[in-house]
Amino acid sequence: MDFLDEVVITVRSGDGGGGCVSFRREKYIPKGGPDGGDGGDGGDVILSADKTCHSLSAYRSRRSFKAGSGSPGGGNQCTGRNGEDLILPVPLGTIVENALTGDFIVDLVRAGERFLLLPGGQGGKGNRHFATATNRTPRMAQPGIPGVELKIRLSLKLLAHIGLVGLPNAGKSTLLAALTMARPKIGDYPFTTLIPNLGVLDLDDDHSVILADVPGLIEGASEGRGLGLRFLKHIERTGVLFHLLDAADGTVEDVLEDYRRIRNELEAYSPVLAEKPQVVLMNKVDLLDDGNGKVARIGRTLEEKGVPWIGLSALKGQGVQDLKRLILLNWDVWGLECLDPREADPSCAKPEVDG
Ligand SMILES: Nc1nc2c(ncn2[C@@H]2O[C@H](COP(=O)(O)OP(=O)(O)OP(=O)(O)O)[C@@H](O)[C@H]2O)c(=O)[nH]1
Ligand SMILES: [Mg+2]
Repeated sequence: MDFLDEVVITVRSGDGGGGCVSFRREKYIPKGGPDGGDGGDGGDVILSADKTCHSLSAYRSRRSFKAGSGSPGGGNQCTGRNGEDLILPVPLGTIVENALTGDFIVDLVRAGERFLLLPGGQGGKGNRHFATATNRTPRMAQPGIPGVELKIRLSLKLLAHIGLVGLPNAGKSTLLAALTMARPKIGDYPFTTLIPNLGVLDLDDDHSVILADVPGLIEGASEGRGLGLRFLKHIERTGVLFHLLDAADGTVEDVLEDYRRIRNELEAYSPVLAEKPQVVLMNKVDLLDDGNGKVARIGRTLEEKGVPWIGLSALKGQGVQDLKRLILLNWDVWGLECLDPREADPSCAKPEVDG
């Protein structure tokens, strides 16, 4: 599966080329002065936030990278060539740490953002720099400065405005497909989604949001059951969580129990997620012959807890307009402005493949 969100790699900047010891040799000038050129600088290690890159899977097989070394200086004042920079593309939302100390280095969140991680070693000076009044024929030049090596941990925390959570089969991927161009796998069985999927929802000319669909949670996820909580970090940066419930699954009490189970898991995982604004999306209302007002009864209990909700059918598109209105209405409350989807555009994200 082509999704990797954590990797440790070793990077090294290029060595500086050595300075050159050389003397001018020309006809009729038997004792020419020093003309040794400087060594070229070693290449830098640069991290580049690349919006066409959607996971760290490029680093799955190769774990060690080195920038080019500077060439040595030459005679006749020739400066050595600079080593080639090593530019490592990473997806937006990549956090970089020193893998040995755990120290934070940088969080790359803007498309095109570049970060100079390790400068290349400087080239050494050629002997022409060392001529003095008393020593006109210096036989020394500076060696180049070696590059620096660093082990770094890259961890991806996807950038999205809205996180979709819920039990497996609640309809999260169906909703993502209904709202956006994303084409996640949808299936009538639990754990259809095995990796996070992103999609962009255009609300109007000025407002777009990125939605993140993560694998379903089950009771005990916080102790590692199911796919566990491995993917929840990808909704930590969202402004709001949409909690999908399968309204057609059992009685009023059953649906409320589903709600509590997911809330418990989120709380066990992290206060950051538990305290995010949330909206319950009561999905699959098309399956209800709602003579007894099941949706309204569930809704009342949620309202008593202060939880806003909407009834909808991701499959039939029912309630989708209400949902869009709700997002626009809460745009500022949920802080959705802070992430510009044009910068973090996942619209060309590859759909999840079978298997
Ligand atoms: N009738 C009806 N079926 C729905 C609706 N939404 C989703 N489904 C069906 O429910 C099943 C599960 O949908 P998914 O979108 O794969 O559910 P999910 O929450 O992404 O599931 P996981 O990826 O396993 O966590 C599929 O068979 C969908 O067709 C709906 O509004 N109405
Ligand atoms: Mg899914």
